[in-house]
This record gives sequence, structure tokens and C-alpha cells, in this order.
Amino acid sequence: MHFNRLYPIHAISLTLMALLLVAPTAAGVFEFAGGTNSVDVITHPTGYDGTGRKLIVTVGISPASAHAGDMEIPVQNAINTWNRLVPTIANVMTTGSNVPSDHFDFESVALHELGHCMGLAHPNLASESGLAGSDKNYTAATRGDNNVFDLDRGADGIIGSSDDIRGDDVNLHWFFKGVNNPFLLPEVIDKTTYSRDLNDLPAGHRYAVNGDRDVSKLFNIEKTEVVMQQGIQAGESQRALAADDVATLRLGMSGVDMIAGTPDDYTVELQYLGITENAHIVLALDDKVDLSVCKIVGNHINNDENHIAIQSGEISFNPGILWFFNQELTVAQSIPYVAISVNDRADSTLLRQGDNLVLRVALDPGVRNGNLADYWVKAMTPMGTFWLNDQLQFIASDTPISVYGGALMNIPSFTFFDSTTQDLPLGTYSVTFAVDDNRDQIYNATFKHAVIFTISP
Ligand SMILES: [Ca+2]
Ligand SMILES: [Ca+2]
Ligand SMILES: [Ca+2]
Ligand SMILES: [Ca+2]
Repeated sequence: MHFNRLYPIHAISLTLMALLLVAPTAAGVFEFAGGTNSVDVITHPTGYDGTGRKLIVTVGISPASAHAGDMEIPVQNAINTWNRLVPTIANVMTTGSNVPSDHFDFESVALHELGHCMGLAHPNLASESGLAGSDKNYTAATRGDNNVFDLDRGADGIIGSSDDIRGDDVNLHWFFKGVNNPFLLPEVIDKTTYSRDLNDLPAGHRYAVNGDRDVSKLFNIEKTEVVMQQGIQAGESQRALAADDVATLRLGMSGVDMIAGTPDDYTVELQYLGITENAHIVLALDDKVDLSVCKIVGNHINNDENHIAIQSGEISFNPGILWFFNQELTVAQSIPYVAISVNDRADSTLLRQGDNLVLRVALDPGVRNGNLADYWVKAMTPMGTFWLNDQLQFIASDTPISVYGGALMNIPSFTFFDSTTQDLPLGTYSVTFAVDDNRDQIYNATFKHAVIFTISP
């Protein structure tokens, strides 16, 4: 079977207004960073003027667009995904996705383009670098003094990981200081925890890691890719955010002082207005682009060279592509509600060897109360994949082992692991709690939630 790999691209339009920005050719984690602008540029959503507030960014679908009606549900789903701002893993879905193998998933691409329209750029070098093939997956950077991209994938053979040798290329990717794992989040996200400066990398790391799907495997995480990473294949979906998508938007939300918890912080909510041109961001299927593009216009905030606010966004999709329009409206919270926590955090945490580790699950079956289901707890670890069995022991197995089969029931909180990490190997672990909508001993993971933690010396 033949799969095309097409790349959503973005471009930045020029305007004649004196304060507005010209188009850079390089892009990083934030739009407008690099090129003719400062590499430290943080780009903020429409409406931010340097004072703390809740930004409402409106989204509409062009009435002139082909498939305008078909776009309504996937656009609302993508808006809802950004508004929830929940980090996930295993967000690259091929099997288990409802996208036909020869179609491109409109919802996934709309999610990516809405990220551009809020100021997020590609974390990888992407097609705007002019590079070919997998070289586009190196971490976003400028060419540096020698004016060429220095590309060496390092000893692990994986492009975009911590051992890449990048010469004088100036890193544009904001990373978790001292951690450099784009699938993990600290509680506070601002300049005290995130940096572009390679001196803030952990000892032994050479470059900022970007959240590429091949890189996720190095962290014992199921196929996961940052939504803002460029590139989607036919037949797959990426409808949920990864940690670095959340981190980058929240870094911007720490405001112009880049300190969380001060008066210049903002929150942002995308608001769907329906089929109308009268919105900050308007989507259309027209014939202007290869796959898709978000054209944005930005303006410096109070003449600050490092802070730019987007004025408006225009998202174009190529009508010649075979698009799949998902017609399942996702609700604000998944039903049933499935949750796992690590030391009472819902996303991720950092542990020292010897710290205590507590893993808990919760389940609210909602309207599915009593339906038969398989229950699973899967741990991907530095020693391989483990499954919690019905004796609540982790068993190493490449074949799924269920922890329980029976009716969906209300579980307010259940602790299945509470122990020291003294004897656990160093590295990154991900643990997924999943329930199915059937009881057949086959791992479907219809509803799931995962947490990630690291153990360091
Ligand atoms: Ca590498
Ligand atoms: Ca260079
Ligand atoms: Ca602030
Ligand atoms: Ca099953």
C-alpha cells in the first residue's frame, strides 16, 4: 500500500503597516522566532496586549468554502482539544482510528493549524528549512554563523534526540530545563523551568529534544508525537495534544515577564462561531496550498522585540486532498471518565531513586455503568513492557494481560502501587490505565489515560 507523507506548512503574510512583522523563513517553537526577528521571540494569541486577561479567540468557517458543513464537527473537536489543554501519550493512531487509509484526517490537521494561529511553530526544522526527507525532523534551529544546518544524528541514530550534534545551529526549541524530555511537564511552566539555552540541558545532553514519534520510543512511550510537529500520514489521526504542545502554549501564558503567577498572565479560549467570516481565525478549503497553511499577521506588543501578538489567522486547506471529516463530536470530558495519577499528579513527575511512588486509578462509567469491559494497566519501562495482572502484580509480557474483566463500575480512587523506587531502574516510565467497551480479553483501550515519570539518581 502506498502512503503519501504530506506536510502541513505555514506561512506568514506581509502587510504594509509599519509595526507589523515581515516573514521569517525559519520558524521554531514560536512563530516569528529567528529569521529577521530575535530568536527569543514569544508569539501570543490574538488580543494579548501585555496585561493579564482571558483571551477569547473566535473561530469561523468560511461560508464560501467547499465542505463547510462537513468541517463543523472536526473544527469544534479541535477547538475543544486546545481548550482542554490536556497532555496525552499514544496520540498517533492508525489502527483504532476511523480514518480510511487513503484519506487525510481533517480534524488532526485543523488541530495543528489552530496551534499555528495561536503562535506555535514547528518544533522540528520542517519543510520551511528547505531540507529533504527525515532531515526535516531535526530540532528547530537557525543555521548559525556558518549559514548551513549542521546535521548529525549522534550515536543513537535517532534524529531529534538529545545526542544530536548540531554545530553552531542556534536552538529555537524551548525545553524543560535539566530534563529535556518533551513528553514531561513540570507544575510551573515559565522561564524558571523552560529555556532555549543549551547550557540548561542536563549533563551529557547535546541538543534540545523535539517530540517526534521516533524520539518518543527512546522514552518508553507508545507512539506519541507533538501535534505541532510537521507531518501527518494518510490513514492516521493525531487528535490529542502531547506534553510539549501544552508546555509551549502555557509558556506564552506566563506573559511578557515570562513568570507564571504575575498580573500579566493570561488564559486563552477558542470560541467557535459557526459558518462565518467574522472571526479572528477563519478556515476554508481553497486552492492556495499543498496540504494546509495558517497565514498569520503579528504585531509587537508595546514595541517589545521579544513579544508578538497575532492579529488574525487564515487557515487554508487544499480541496484536492482526500479529506476525512470526523463526524463524532467529542464531549468536554470523556465518558466514561478514566484517570490515573502518579504521586497525585495527572500528567507526569520526576522522582529520585528511593522516592516513594504511588499510582492510583479512578473510573466513573457514567451512562455505561454496568457494561462489560476489559480493564488494563500497561507499564512501559526501561526493562520492557509490563501488565498488571489480577493479583495486582506487574508481569513482563509482550502480550496484553488484563487486570480485570467485568462490569464498568464506579471507582473513586484505587491505589495499586505504593512503594519505594529504590530497586527500580533509572529512566522513563509510562503507565496507562485503559478500559474497553467490550469484554473479550483483547486489548482495545477504548478509554484510557496515561502518566509518565522518570527516576534519576
Ligand atoms: Ca540522536
Ligand atoms: Ca550551522
Ligand atoms: Ca507573568
Ligand atoms: Ca477488549
